Amino acid sequence: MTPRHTRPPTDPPRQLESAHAHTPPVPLTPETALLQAIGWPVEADGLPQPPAWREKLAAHPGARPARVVEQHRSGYVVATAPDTTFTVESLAEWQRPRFPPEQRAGVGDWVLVQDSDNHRPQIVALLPRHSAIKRGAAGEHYRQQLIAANVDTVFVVCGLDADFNPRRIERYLLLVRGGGAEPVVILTKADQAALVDESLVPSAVAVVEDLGAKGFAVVAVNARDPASVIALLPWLGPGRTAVLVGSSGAGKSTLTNSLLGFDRMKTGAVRESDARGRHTTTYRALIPLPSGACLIDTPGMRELKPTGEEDVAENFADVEALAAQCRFRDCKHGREPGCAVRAAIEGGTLDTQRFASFVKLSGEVAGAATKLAHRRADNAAAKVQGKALNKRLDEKYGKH
Ligand SMILES: Nc1nc2c(ncn2[C@@H]2O[C@H](COP(=O)(O)OP(=O)(O)OP(=O)(O)O)[C@@H](O)[C@H]2O)c(=O)[nH]1
Ligand SMILES: [Mg+2]
Ligand SMILES: [Zn+2]
Repeated sequence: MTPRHTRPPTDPPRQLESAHAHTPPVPLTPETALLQAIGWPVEADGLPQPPAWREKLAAHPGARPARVVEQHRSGYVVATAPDTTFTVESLAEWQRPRFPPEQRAGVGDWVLVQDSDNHRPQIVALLPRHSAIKRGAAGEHYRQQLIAANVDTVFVVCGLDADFNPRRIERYLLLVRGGGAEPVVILTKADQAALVDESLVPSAVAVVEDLGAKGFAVVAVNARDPASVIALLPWLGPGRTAVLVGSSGAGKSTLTNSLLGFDRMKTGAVRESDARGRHTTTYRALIPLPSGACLIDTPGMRELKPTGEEDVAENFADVEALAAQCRFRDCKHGREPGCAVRAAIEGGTLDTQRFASFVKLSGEVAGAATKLAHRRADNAAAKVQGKALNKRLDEKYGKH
């Protein structure tokens, strides 16, 4: 008896083919070179590197890649080259009120855009992110908000004026650290520090030393002076993307303009009494710089709520190491005997305010994590219910 083949033996051995073998290579055209100028990661074969991106491109052969450069309430502005920007319609699915906001495109995202004869071009797909900087959205319900996507560096900006606040820097670092980008602390108004308050200088020096010891890069600049801001160029090489975050008045837009070489972003004077800004920047914008990098300027944040995904232990390794030495494993560092944390505070090796900040942030992250777990459980339950319903409909009416 001759053996029966399910497939003729001449068929190619499919399992040996890679999933992308049939994706036609995109030649390195002038268009892809322009895309590269706004951060598009192209390999030697002309395709972007991430396999998931190649698959999405293959799935939407008529669409072209673009980067989200501005996000307004009314919609998106995308770019296909440093000087080529246009408005687009968002994906219909994203307009559903219950769609998670952090899964919609944000500034820095790469999307695929489909042109149309009688409408505005439309976003048809979001390419997976390599980093996402997020925070908890203001308001009662648990929601996440995307600050920027596909960034390599997060510049945490804080002024060396009356607004200087080491605790706020700590909070920013906790939030941005897990997002997949390198945080760098920029202290602006270095030219003003001594004028405002003499005591600020030693306090700032202590913060710089402390952050340095924890492995963070810290740069002090005069954001108005182009000769001073060149200190940031190591993070702004060709193809790199950085985002500026910090409170209003910290100097984010001033930095952007100095790095750009002209005043593109509006800047606003701070209030004299407390150096607070007036929320001059109102939308996020990605700006290609002469250095070949892209810089994202953002509005100053009023509130910085954790998403629940932050790693408090990683950010407070000093406190955690002390806590491990407490006599009781569940020590609350209150009145328990043999508490190493309290001993360190009393001995002056742990700052009281840093410990207070650890307690507060641990509580906030744990609270947000609980809400996030509930949201995930609700979503999973909704999915199961949806599947069960589909199964019942299939049984009753046949596959639909
Ligand atoms: N002397 C001095 N002034 C600065 C420096 N950085 C910013 N400023 C001033 O601080 C004020 C606020 O700067 P902006 O760049 O508008 O601040 P921002 O962070 O963009 O603020 P928002 O857009 O409101 O979030 C402006 O008057 C700037 O000129 C600095 O390094 N030195
Ligand atoms: Mg601004
Ligand atoms: Zn203790």
